[in-house]
Amino acid sequence: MPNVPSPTKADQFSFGLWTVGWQARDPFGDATRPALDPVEVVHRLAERGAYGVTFHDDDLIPPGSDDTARAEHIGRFRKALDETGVVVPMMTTNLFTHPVFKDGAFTSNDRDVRRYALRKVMRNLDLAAELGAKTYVLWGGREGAEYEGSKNVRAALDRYREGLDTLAQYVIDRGYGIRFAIEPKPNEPRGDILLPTIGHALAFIFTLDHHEMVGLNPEVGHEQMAGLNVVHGIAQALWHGKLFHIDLNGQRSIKYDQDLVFGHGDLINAFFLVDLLEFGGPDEERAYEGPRHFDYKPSRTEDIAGVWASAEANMRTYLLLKQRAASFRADPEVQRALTASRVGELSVPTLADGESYVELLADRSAFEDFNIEAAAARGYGFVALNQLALEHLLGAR
Ligand code: DIG
Ligand code: MN
Ligand code: MN
Repeated sequence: MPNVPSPTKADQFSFGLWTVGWQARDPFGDATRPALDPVEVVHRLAERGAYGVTFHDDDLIPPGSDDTARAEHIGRFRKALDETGVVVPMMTTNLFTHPVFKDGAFTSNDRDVRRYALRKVMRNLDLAAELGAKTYVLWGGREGAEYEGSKNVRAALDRYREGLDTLAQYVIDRGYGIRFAIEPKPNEPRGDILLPTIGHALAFIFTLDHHEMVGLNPEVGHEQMAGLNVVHGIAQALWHGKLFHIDLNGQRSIKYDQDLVFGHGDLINAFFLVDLLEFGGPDEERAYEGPRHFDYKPSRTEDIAGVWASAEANMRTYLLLKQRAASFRADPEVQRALTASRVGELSVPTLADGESYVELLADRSAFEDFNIEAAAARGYGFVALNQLALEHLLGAR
């Protein structure tokens, strides 16, 4: 077996109950696997080195449970957490499975549904605070439409903002110390989902009353479903200080949401994503300190043994890519290639210290005497740099 370090809690790997627990029912076929008890999931993931488990309210507490049953489900789960030391870094609400949400939750045309959705989130926020979750994800999978005439998008954004502002005020008044993370997705299950990408969500967040406690939970495959480069999206989220959580998985181009194992989609992009998260900080330290959370689905073809192998595959792939990224950065030839490509020069401000456009206007070398043809003739060497990355990724260096 290659020298892949075994995952430890220090790696901060977390999984949603709904991931390994997916029974593989899809729009064209029945479940291929039995349901998994959340208690068993905690123990099986702990055995494999995971540090955290996340869940929607309904993943742990079957809808319709009375208070007694609800307390029993929570009690059993907490016992498993105590026994394994697994924590709950993030929680979220299922606002998409029950038919009541068929036109959305916060942005349903039906006002009664919107009020019910807010109460459902508030109830689960209480549990999130009880379990010590610090991040609360809002994935608006049903917030959207199939037909332009059925949804007044400006009104929908008003309601979305009203919902977030209400929930943020609730968290502040209760002193929960929880931050919200919006998870964008362009489509599926709705024809078009509101806040479809990182960019849309960022613009929306800055209009909120308590925007400082609302960030992003970008999912790798969701940006790629929109044909976007997720490394660029994550970099912008970091630039805004809004990467509050992340959903790692794999996606092979623009098609239905595949939720593959992390790295089983665009592997080069996954390599540079791990490089950004692990070494993208100012002095090549971590750029993101939060959980390395996998939101994926073990393929419908797999049996239970395959499910646990897929969970391990996520963590092994992440650790392998981390090793490869460290090797890339330590290679003197890579450092020379980065210099030749002037990658570091982009961090040098365009205006000198104390310089303004006035001095720039007086600087003949910037325009009047600038040798445009010589500058145009310069090559950047990006292909050679990328080949070095590929060779490190392939373990050829
Ligand atoms: C799907 O990508 C969504 C839901 O699974 C969940 O609400 C969220 C949590 O990461 N991701
Ligand atoms: Mn997904
Ligand atoms: Mn997700």
